[in-house]
Amino acid sequence: MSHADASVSYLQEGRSVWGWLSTTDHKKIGIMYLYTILTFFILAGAAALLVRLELIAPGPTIVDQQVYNILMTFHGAAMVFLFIVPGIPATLGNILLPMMIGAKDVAFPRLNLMSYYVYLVGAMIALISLLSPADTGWTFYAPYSLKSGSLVIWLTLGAFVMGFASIMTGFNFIVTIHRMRCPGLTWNKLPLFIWAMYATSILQVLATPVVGMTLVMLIMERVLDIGIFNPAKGGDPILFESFFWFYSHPVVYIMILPGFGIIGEILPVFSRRPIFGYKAVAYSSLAIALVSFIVWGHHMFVSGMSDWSRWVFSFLTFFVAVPTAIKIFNWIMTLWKGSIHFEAPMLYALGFVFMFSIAGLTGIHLAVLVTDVQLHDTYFVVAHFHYTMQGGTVVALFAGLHYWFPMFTGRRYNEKMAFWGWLMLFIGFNLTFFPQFFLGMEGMPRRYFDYLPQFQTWHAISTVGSWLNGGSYIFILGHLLYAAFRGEKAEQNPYQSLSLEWQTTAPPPTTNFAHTPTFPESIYDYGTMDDGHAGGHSQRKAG
Ligand code: HEM
Ligand SMILES: [Cu+2]
Repeated sequence: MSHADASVSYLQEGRSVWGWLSTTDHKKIGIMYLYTILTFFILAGAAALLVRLELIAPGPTIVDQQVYNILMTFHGAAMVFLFIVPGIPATLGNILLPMMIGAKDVAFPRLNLMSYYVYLVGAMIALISLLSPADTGWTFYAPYSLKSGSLVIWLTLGAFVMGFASIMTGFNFIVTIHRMRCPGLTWNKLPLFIWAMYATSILQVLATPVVGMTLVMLIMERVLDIGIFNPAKGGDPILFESFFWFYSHPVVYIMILPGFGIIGEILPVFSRRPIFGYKAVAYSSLAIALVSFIVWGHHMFVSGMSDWSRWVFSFLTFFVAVPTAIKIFNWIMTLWKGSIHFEAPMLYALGFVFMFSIAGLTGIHLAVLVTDVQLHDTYFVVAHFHYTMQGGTVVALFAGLHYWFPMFTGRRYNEKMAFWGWLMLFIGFNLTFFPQFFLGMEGMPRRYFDYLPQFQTWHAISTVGSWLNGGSYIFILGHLLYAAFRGEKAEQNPYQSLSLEWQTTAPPPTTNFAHTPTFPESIYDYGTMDDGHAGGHSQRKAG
């Protein structure tokens, strides 16, 4: 492919502040999103570290009960609505999706920019609630959320507005995938990351309106006191829970499916093996998305629902395990007999497979009725969802940030520094959250400010781990930020990936490719390649 007329990279074009703020280039919008969500990630993480510090010993330690509730609510709500829901789709999804399918941009570039500003406005509205911070937890359960004296409405209004940003992104991606694939790219050749983004987008478009309506009803209830959820007026708080989880279960897949997509791209490249069971891995994303709509009741096993409905929800929940297990087994088969290169993206990917396996296995304990009744609202749940969201999604995001870093910055990070950051994260994370499984099994409830002395050992270990964990994020992000501006120049395709997004210059021109590319015959065909990895040119160039 010739790059003659595309020698100016997207980073060189429109470099002024206004150039960035008014850009319709999907790559720049992705990068703006990236800086924004990482800022919220650090703020929400800081709140978590304070919560953990408070829990280092029984009795009040650094804050009182009310501040504790506020910190925990801010942490949970910001992590979910500000950080991880936009998370991978708005950042790596925006940057990579058009490039991976050989398109110039997304289908609606201006809608893409608008989604960023809608998100930002929503985030600011949510932050207004900090003037009298909400203390309800991120789930806003009625009836307490109807009574709490805090500005919980602003937080829910912010979440409502941010929902539109999520819908816009999903809608944009669906149309882009349908209409803008380059010549030669049939559905059964779609990169796995695109399959994952496609399934995610369906969830974003179909599930988000439900939480939007739920939050509007909550707001109406508080402002007009109409009595949908208020039992004193004949309303039903359990109805709130059903509405809330009808969105919030699918939303966990909005969080994790993009992570699966990233892992599916990285494992074949770094084990020099074709992906095992491409179709199964691809379609399992859709299967997970569809099943996720009918399992929300597993969050409500102890809320007083009928035995019959508990059986049904428990039974249905197991169906999510099938496509998920298909993915994990196929990833492991991909590694089998591979020649594995332990560079940073692969280390993160392997960390993901390990930690997500723990998340999946412990999820089964929560899907089974008898064990859930014991474990419900204990630290077992806290450990389980942090293994999913942090050990899973956050680690996948970091895997992707390292992997595609040379492509979108044109520079290299330092491999040694990346290794130390990964190691710190891996040890810190497991030290923080593994002990919480024991806490939960011993009966320590979640969201509690205080606890009995017998729980202290595990809590103290967890707190020490959390500070190592938090430190690792500062280290990793600091290193990547430094490398983005000061790192050595990258060669075009340092990992010799066969995927389309690597076949253009690094960093790419604004139009992504100099000419409309043709999609390669197969992008996961590594088994047939020789094993030369670092340095040199890729065996195959598109063109
Ligand atoms: C340094 C990393 C993190 C640490 C140390 C941490 C720690 C904590 C702690 C101590 C709690 C309170 C548990 C309780 O008392 O029930 C909590 C709750 C929570 N965390 Fe994290 N967390 C971290 C990262 C994350 C990430 C990346 C997410 C991603 C979505 C997340 C989502 C949540 C949610 C949703 C809650 C529940 C809040 C609620 O119940 O209202 N956390 N976390
Ligand atoms: Cu669920």
